[in-house]
Amino acid sequence: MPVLHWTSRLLYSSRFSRHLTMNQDRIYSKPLAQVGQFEFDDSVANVFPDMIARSVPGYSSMLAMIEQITLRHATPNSQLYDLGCSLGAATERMRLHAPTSCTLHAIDNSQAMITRLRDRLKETSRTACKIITHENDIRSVSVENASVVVLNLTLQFVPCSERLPLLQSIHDGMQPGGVLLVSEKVCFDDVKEQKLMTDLHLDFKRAHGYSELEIAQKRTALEESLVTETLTVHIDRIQACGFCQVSVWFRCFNFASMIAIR
Ligand code: GEK
Repeated sequence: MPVLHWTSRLLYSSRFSRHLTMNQDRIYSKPLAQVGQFEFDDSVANVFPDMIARSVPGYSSMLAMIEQITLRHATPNSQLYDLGCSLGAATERMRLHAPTSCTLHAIDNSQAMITRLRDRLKETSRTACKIITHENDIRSVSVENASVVVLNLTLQFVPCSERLPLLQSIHDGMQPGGVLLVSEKVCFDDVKEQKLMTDLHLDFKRAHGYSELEIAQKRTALEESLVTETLTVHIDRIQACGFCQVSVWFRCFNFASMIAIR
């Protein structure tokens, strides 16, 4: 790939994201007799780009900054990890902005997501760094010689008691100076702040066309699988693993993204 100024490379990669099809998310639009637990199955994978864009305020900013962070921090011959990659929106951004000598691991335990990602990768350019896709649980992956690790909205699906060991093993497999990016839905200790941020997030979803029924049924489905924690809990745990610097670089309502330097 020719050497481009980073702003040109950002534009270049946005053309790739058009390969993600945008079927509309109507999964919870009809009343369900019983709302089952949320799963990253075929029905979700089919509508995922639309679902996440209409549900997570600032998702596109998270992707854009993953691109920028990769460009600055990915070192030659190192490994990059997109943990809980879904359809590979962040993978794609990282791939084009890492040195071509890097290896990028895109990992997700949803077969529906990984199958679609593999199909899509067959169609995209091979001039950027190598990608290895893994249908696997991120808790059983061994991170090694990593310069950039991304947990974009994934840690929230890992049981709380397993978050520290996961982050510790990521830390231990990173190069000094390597960067970990963690984006999460978060909660608040203060009851009024919790209510205000939740209300603003619900307004965001309404403004993006979700009905009250869709919002209520999805919330029920996610109740047990997506467990939020406060930013303080996240930051303290990241520091406890040995990361020397943690910064919140993005916040919008009840979503936040942190970068940590090993
Ligand atoms: C993006 N990062 O577009 N092991 C592997 N994968 C997991 C695990 C696990 N233990 N738990 C959940 N997942 C993406 C968005 S979505 C966020 C990430 C959301 C996977 C799960 O299968 C799903 O694909 C992803 O994590 C979460 O930048 O849906 O809110």
